[in-house]
Amino acid sequence: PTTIKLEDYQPPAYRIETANLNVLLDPTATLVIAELKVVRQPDTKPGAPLILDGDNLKLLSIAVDGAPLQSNAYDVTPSALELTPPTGDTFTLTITTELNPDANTQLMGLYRSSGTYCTQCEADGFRRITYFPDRPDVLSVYTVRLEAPRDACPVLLSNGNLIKTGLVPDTDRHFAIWHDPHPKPAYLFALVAGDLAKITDNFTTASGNPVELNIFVEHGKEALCDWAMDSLKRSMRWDEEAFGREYDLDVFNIVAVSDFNMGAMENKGLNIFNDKYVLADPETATDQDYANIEAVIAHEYFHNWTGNRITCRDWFQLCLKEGLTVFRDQEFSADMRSRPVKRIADVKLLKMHQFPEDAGPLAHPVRPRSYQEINNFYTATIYEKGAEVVRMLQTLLGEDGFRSGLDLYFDRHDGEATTIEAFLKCFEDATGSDLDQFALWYEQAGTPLVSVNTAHNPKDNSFKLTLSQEIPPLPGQQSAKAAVIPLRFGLLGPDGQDLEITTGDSTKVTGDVILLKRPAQTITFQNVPDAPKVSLLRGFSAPVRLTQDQSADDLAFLAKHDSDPYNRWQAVQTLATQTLLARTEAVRRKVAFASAADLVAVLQTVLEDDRLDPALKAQALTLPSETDTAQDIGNNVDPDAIHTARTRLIAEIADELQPLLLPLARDYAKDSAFSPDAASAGKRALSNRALHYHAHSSNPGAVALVNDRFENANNMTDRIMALTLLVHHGFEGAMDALQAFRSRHATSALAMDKWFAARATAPRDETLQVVQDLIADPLYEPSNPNRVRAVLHSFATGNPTQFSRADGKGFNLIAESVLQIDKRNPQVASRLLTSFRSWRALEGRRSSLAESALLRVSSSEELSRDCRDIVDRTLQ
Ligand code: HT7
Ligand code: ZN
Repeated sequence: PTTIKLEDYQPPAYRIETANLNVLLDPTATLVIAELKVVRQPDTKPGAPLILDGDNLKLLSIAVDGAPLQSNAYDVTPSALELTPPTGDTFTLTITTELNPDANTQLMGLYRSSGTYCTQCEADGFRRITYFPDRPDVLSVYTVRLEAPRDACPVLLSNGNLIKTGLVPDTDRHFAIWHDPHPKPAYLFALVAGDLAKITDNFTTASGNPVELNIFVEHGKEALCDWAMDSLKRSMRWDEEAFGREYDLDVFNIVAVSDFNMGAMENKGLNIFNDKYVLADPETATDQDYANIEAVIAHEYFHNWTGNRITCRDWFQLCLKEGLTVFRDQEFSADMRSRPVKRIADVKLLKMHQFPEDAGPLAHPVRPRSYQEINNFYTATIYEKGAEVVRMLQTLLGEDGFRSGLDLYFDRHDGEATTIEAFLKCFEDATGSDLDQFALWYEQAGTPLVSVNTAHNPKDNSFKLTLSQEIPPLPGQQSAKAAVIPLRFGLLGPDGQDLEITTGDSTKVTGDVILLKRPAQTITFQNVPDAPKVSLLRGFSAPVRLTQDQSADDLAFLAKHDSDPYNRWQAVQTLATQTLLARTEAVRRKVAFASAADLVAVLQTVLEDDRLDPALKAQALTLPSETDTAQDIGNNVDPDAIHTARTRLIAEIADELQPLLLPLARDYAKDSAFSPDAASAGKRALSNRALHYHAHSSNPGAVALVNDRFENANNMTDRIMALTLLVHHGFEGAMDALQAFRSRHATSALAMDKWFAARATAPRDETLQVVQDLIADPLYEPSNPNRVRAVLHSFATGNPTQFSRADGKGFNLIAESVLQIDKRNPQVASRLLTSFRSWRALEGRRSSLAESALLRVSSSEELSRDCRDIVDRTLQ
């Protein structure tokens, strides 16, 4: 396989100024007539070869300036079309290709989802539609004519503004012509055609321009689009208010489809969404679904400026648009909801997905230097760590400095395809700062480990804080340089109040932020009469791991008094982690558990604190997951021991705190009308957390209470939580509940995905067989990525004891499934394959069984480039 390297970047030899596409839609023989105005670039010699990308295309004809080319005048390979062009500065190339949308199971390029034609072109799908320089630094103005039968496809959409519609004389066909005035890379091209319903609204920009807003869905699903539309309008207003960014076309269209490889796609003026991130009502969507829809709608909309108006020069710069846009959507959700709760949720996600990626064989820098398959680089590192890097920039420069840098970026690079260097230069120029060392965050893989030592001297009332940083060795990165790490912090006095910070060294401390720039650094604080409690990494101000000696008393103190809500939550988590690690070790050594009294006492304080938001309480009461605990153990991991330790700890807490938890679980206002707002969702989260504890308790009434919650739920959040508890605990009533849920939601694919996932994640021996039965279920659809993920991805990533079974059967099931899915959809297969990424951390027997399963995948001769890349890197 070819490796593409950042250092080999060359500007394009030819650009395409305008692309006029005429697309004659047909399920198995769509014709695409592309008329491209080609412009030779100043550094290109006249007549230099023109190479266009192509993938799985049937070329019907090619003409230059209207003159057909004979087949000996060009070369066609499976991946390119090469010709010797005229020597003039510009010429017109007309290429006709034929496509088979129904045969497109990869869901890249033009395909059909439930009969609707749609496209996915990022990263390299446009080359499956026509021959083209399919690279993000070639920006063209598109005019697209779509033609299809009127009955089958009353709706014809493409990017930009609609300029003409009409009937095709003497046929049953009609056409629509769309023009997008904004030059764009091919990956932002889109078309949709089908028989769809729509809901319409409108928005007036701050400058007074009216915008028509449409969401297109399958007929009958219109009522499920209100939340998405509301989220869109709030996103548009927020981007104006928070970043001064206005929308720039007459219409903004969103289309929801059920077969989609990822979450959604930001095509200019025509976003295409996995319907999971559009459709919602209380009957079928959980509170998490509502929050996700709001965030994904915002994310795709925000790409209009960060991604579309300013795009990436090459795919190595992917984080330029993705990290920045995730940062923007996180800020939006924080403003719409509770900021601390959102921050905790984002950090939990980062630690759950990005930290293990960054610690294993698939680790890569936020800006990778090489790749074999770009579709494998839409990772938690590019997205989530990329967002953390932008957040650090804001912490370092302050809100005003950050905003002035971003304003300069929008001014300077509007309409361009650019780089991380150019982005950082804007912040340097706007604020006069030097970001050379900061740029290392883009260059180095791995999570820095920050160690902390303290020394208090009562004689001179000084307090020394010594910090050091290192990135443990990784494949391909034996050593790393010291990064600049902004550590927001506070020192708490005996009364729990933050002390006034006095230190002589302003290069190391600015306000409440310590700048750790060297491998090790000591800061001396004055006027500290008593040894303070240190609250470090407030708000999770840098994506690092912290090792700090903290006693249970210190953590309890911080959990109660820290003025930073994130660190209050973190203190509870750290205490829970310490307890879980000790107990996992006890299970393995078959010795008695130490007491969990400290943790129980802290959780009791949390539950009794009336000032705390219910959503925050729910977060604090959620123990670190089994996967989190495995990461903290680091090597020789035994998932069964973790599971036993964690389950017993939850049971112990449930019994100890029953007087507080039971009323929360039982007296929850189930009769009140449902509202998806954050405050109501927070109350549900707390009650469901309490129910979760109660299900683990020794209270004989637990089974009845969970069944009662299932039967009386008036929303999906409560119903699926109760169902999951029934199934995971094997409670009496579980089978009836599964049947009842299935009958009730048989026609909602999104609701049924939850049913499949609840079954696939049951930490029970029989789940392996259950998963095999689910794959054979008439409702299982191997061509639908959401359903495949609901079953197989949920099993591989959400069921550690069963995926990593000691008999290796969990690994074998996933390896076998990867090989099957790969034949149809390599992107879905390779993502599933990444669930093996932490295999080396498992104890010996399990890790060698995982390795055998990986070797089986590797030995397949028909592996896609996607899976070959992942399996090779995972085994390295
Ligand atoms: N920018 C979009 C990425 C995406 C994608 C990438 C590869 C294959 C299929 C895909 N669908 C969408 C989504 C986003 O980050 O907004
Ligand atoms: Zn994105």
